Amino acid sequence: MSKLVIVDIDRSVAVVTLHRPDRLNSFNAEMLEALHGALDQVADSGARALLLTGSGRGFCAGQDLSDPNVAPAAEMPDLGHFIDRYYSPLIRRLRALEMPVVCAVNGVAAGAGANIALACDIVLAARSASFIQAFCKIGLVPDSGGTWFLPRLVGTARAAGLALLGDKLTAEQAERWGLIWRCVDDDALQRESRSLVEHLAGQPTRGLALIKKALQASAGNSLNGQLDFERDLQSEAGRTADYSEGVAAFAQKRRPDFKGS
Ligand code: T3D
Repeated sequence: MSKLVIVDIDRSVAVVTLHRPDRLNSFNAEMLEALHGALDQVADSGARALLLTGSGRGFCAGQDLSDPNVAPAAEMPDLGHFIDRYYSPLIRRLRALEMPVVCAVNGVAAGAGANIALACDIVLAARSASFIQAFCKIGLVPDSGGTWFLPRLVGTARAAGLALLGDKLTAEQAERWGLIWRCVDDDALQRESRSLVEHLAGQPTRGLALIKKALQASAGNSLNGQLDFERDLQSEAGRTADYSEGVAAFAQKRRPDFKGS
C-alpha cells in the first residue's frame, strides 16, 4: 500500500491526507492511484463525511512535472490520456461522493491541486495558503474542472485573470471573492476543519448528499428543470429515517440522533 496518501477512518469521519511533503504533495502516478484507492476505501467504509488535506507546508502543487509519464521528451506524451485516466475521474468521484467533502487547504494549492480543492463541497484555507492556476505558466490549460469551477465561483473576469495570468491568489482574497468558504488562522485550520467535518458527519447526511446533488445539477438546469429536480429529491429525502427523526426531535424539543439513512 502506498504511503503517499494517508487514510484515517474513525467511525463516521474519514480523513484523507496527501503525503508527499518534500514535493509539496505534487502527484506522481503512484500517488494518483493511491488517492483513487483512498476514495474507494472511504466510499465503502460507512463514513458520513470526508476531510481532504495535505501534509507539510503545501496542500498540493498539482502534477509532478518530473514524472516520466508526463514530462516532455523526444516522443511527446499525450497528456489527455493522463487526464482521462486520473484527474477527470478524481473530480467526478469527489463530486459524486454521497457525503459532504471538506477540503482543508493547509498551504499552496497549485495547478490540479487548486482545482481538486475547488471540487470539494466546503473549502477552508489557512491564512498563509494560496491558490495558483499555474497551468498557463507552462503552456497548459487548467484541467481538473478549473475552467468549469472558476467562472461559476468568481465570475468570468476574475476567472480569466486567474487562468491567464497564473498569479497567486491569497486565501484571504479567495474568501473575499467567494472562491472558498472561509480562511482561518494557520494554527486553527486543523481544529476548525476537524470540527466542521465532525459536525457534518452527525447531520442527516443522506439529506446532505441530496443537497449536494441539487446544487451540482443547478449549473446545467433551467429554473423549471431545477424545480422538478428539487421535487424528486425532496420525495427521496422525505422517505429517510433522518427526516422522521428530525421532525420528532423538533416536536420533542430534544437533540436529533441522525443516522445518515
Ligand atoms: O501533466 C499532466 O498530466 C497534465 C496535468 C496537469 C495538471 C497540473 O497540475 S499542471 C500544473 C503543475 N504544477 C505547477 O506547475 C506548479 C509548480 N510549482 C510551483 O510553481 C511552485 O513550486 C509553487 C508555487 C507551488 C510553490 O513554490 P515554493 O517557492 O513555495 O516552493 P518550491 O521551492 O518551488 O517547491 C518545493 C519543492 O517542491 C521543490 O523541490 P526542491 O527544489 O526542494 O528539490 C520543487 O521543485 C518541488 N515541486 C513543487 N511543485 C512541483 C515540484 N516538483 C514537481 N512537480 C511539481 N508540480
